[in-house]
Amino acid sequence: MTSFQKRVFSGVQPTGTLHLGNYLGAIKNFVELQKEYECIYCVVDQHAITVEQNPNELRSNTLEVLASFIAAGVDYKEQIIFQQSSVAEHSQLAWVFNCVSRIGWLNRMTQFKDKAGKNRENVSVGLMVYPNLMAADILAYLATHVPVGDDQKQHLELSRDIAQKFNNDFKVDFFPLPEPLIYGNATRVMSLRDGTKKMSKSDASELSRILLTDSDDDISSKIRKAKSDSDLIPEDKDQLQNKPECLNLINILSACLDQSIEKTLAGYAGKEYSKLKNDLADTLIQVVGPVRKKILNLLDNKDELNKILQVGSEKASTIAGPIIKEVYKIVGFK
Ligand code: AQP
Repeated sequence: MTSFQKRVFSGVQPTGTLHLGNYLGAIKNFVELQKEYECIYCVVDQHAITVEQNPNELRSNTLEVLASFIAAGVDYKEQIIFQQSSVAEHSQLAWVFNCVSRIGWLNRMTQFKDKAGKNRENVSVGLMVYPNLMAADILAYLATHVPVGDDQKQHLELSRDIAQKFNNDFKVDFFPLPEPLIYGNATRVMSLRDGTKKMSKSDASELSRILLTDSDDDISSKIRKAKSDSDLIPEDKDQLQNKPECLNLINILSACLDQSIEKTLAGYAGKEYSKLKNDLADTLIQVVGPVRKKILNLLDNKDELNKILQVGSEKASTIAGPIIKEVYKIVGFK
C-alpha cells in the first residue's frame, strides 16, 4: 500500500457572495487546517457553470471568493489558492473519470436529485457529472483530506469509489482514497427562513442567508426576521428536533462561540427568542464584520487579486502536471 503525503484540497463555487454556511462549514476550517497540512484551495468556476451563469458576474464572483478566502485568513503565500479553469489538468482527469465512474452511482446523488428536481431531462449534463469533476479536482493533487460541509459528504464518497475503481481497473495503487474532514457544529447551517433547508447562495430569499459582505444592520435585521415560533426556548436538545429553526439559531451561535450546543442551550432555556436573537446578532457582527471589511479592501485592488490567482495556478499546475502525465501512461494514452 502506497503511503501518500498528507494534503488537503477543497473548493468553493463562485456562484454568488459567500454566506455564513460557506464560512462556518468550510472556509473557517480551511484556515485551521493550514496549521497542520499542505493545503490547496480552489475557486471552482467550472462547477459553477453546471447551472447558468452570467459571464461578467462569474468573473467578479471568482475574485470575491478569492477575497473571502484571504479575508478569512487563508495564507495565499504559504498555501495554494487558484482558479479551477486555469489548470487544464482538472478537465483532463475529469474526462478519464467520466469513463471510470458509473451512471448508476451518479443517479444516486441526492444533490443532483435536489437541484434537477422535476426538470431532470432539461438540466445540463455537467450538473449530473459534477461529482466526477470534483473527484478530478481532488485526485489531480493526490489529496488525502477534503474539508467539506455535511452536504458534500456523498460526493466525497463517490470520489473514493472512483479512486478505488481506477486503482482496481488498472491494477495500480495510484490514487489515495480521500477522506472527508467534517468538523464542528456548523457542518450544516440551515436557511433562516426554513430550518429544514440548507443555507444556500441560490435560495431565492435574501433573508434566508447572512452574507459575508452584509452590513451590521443587515445582519441584525436578518436575524430579527429569522423564522422562529411563539414558544419559549426548550430546555434540552431532544426537544429541538421538532424545532429546526430554533436548533439552527442555537447551532450557529455555538459554532461562532466554538462551544457545544448543550452549553449554548443552557444559557437560553426557558427564555424568549428575542434574547437569543439579540445575542446572536451581536456575535455575528463580531465574526462577520472584520471579514467583511477585509473583503471590501481586497476587492479595491483587482489587479493584485488576479496576480494571486495567476501565481496560485502556476503552483497548482506544477503539482498536477506530472500526476496527469502518469495517469495518461496508466490508461494507455502515452
Ligand atoms: N449551509 C451550509 N452549511 C455548511 N456548509 C456549507 N457549505 C455550503 N453550504 C453550506 C460548504 O461550503 C463549501 C462550498 O460550497 P459551494 O459554494 O461550492 O457549493 P454548495 O455546497 O452548493 O453551496 P451553496 O451555497 O448551496 O451554493 P449554490 O446555491 O450555488 O449551490 C462546501 O464545502 C460546502 O459543503
